[in-house]
Amino acid sequence: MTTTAQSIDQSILDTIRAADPQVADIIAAERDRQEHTIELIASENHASPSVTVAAGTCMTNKYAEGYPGRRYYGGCAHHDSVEQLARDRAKELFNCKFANVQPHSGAQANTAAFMAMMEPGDTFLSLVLKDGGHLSHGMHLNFSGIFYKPVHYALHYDTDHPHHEHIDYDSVLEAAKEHKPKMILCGYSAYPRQIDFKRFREIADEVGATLMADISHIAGLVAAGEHPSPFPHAHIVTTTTHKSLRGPRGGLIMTNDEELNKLINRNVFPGVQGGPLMHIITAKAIAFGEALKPEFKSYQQQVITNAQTLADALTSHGFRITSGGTDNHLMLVSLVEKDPDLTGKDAEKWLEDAGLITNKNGIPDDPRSPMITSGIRLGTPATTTRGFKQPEMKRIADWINQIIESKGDESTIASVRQQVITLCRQYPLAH
Ligand code: DSN
Repeated sequence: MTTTAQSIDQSILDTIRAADPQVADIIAAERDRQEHTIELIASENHASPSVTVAAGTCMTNKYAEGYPGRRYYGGCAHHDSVEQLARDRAKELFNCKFANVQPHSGAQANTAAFMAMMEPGDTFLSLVLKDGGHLSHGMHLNFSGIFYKPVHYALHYDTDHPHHEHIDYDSVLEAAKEHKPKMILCGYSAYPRQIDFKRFREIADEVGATLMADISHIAGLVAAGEHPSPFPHAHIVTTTTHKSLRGPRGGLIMTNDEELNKLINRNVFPGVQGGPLMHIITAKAIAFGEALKPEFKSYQQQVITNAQTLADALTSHGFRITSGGTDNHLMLVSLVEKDPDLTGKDAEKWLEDAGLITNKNGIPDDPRSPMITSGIRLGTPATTTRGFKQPEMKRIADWINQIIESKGDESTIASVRQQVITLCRQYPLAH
């Protein structure tokens, strides 16, 4: 931690402590947790000090319903400026014509996008949740499964090559021809391979569907040119801003189509939201500015190198990485080959006790429930932000292996915990 960042963070905590010591203690404990554990959850990151501080500024105090130049409240001049800046930077970053930076989250971005693209009751085609899709891509208890009619494609599982679960574009086309969806959805929460957006668009065109890409996980890689862009193929692109993109927690919708942009704007506000979170939009503007800098590209290249190094090292320890490896920032680790009785739930707990933060995750064709699972999901955006490179990834793989092979032995966990703390102190967070 730099002295300046440390003093900013300390001064914020001091301000809170003077007013509310109870909450200050909770924040301090969370800061300590983040500082002394290794964050391997693929959808998390450590936003920069300027992003996190901006989210706590006076920009939170304003109602700014509407859009720049067309607000329902007075006093919005500076909010117009910052929202326009965030829009312009998002457009430059993703090389598209229109951006709506108001969605409070990825799920709300998807809600507004669905409303812009379909009528209630319409059919859409997406990856089945258990193979790496997302709740808002048609889960039966989610708005997307309640108000629309989801049909799914699954990952192709080749029994001759069981390590190579992947999207089979021919079977996506087959499903599209069978169900004639209004919209096809690609972009996933737990898929480690590149997505062929061009092929998806060809399939959509062949059946007269529109194409939506939810790039929440890979947005940072796309912005840096380290994953193919969904533009110009997708009609509508949604993303969160806090995963590999490393901004504040929030959502974003983009398109190149002027008419669709009008529908998106109307469906974000007043369709699903009221007043935008202007402090978060301010932080988004800063994060997009950071992502436009050349160092963001080298950061994303290192994210991928780190993920591939971690996947290779775990493979050499006898773990199976689903689909045989990774092209992006994440991997799914099957535990079955190491120990058929071991669940993702137990592995997540043992690793957390050692300071390695992961999440249990179903693997393709997993017979266990989502609360138990047979795998864990790992990602490298946060560790790369911290400054870890290949040697640290190999150490993390060694620690994971030791803990799993010891079947959660307490002294092994305690020993790894100490080593994790030592490593974390060598790479302090810039918060
Ligand atoms: N919950 C997110 C993830 O962890 O992938 C997706 O929204």
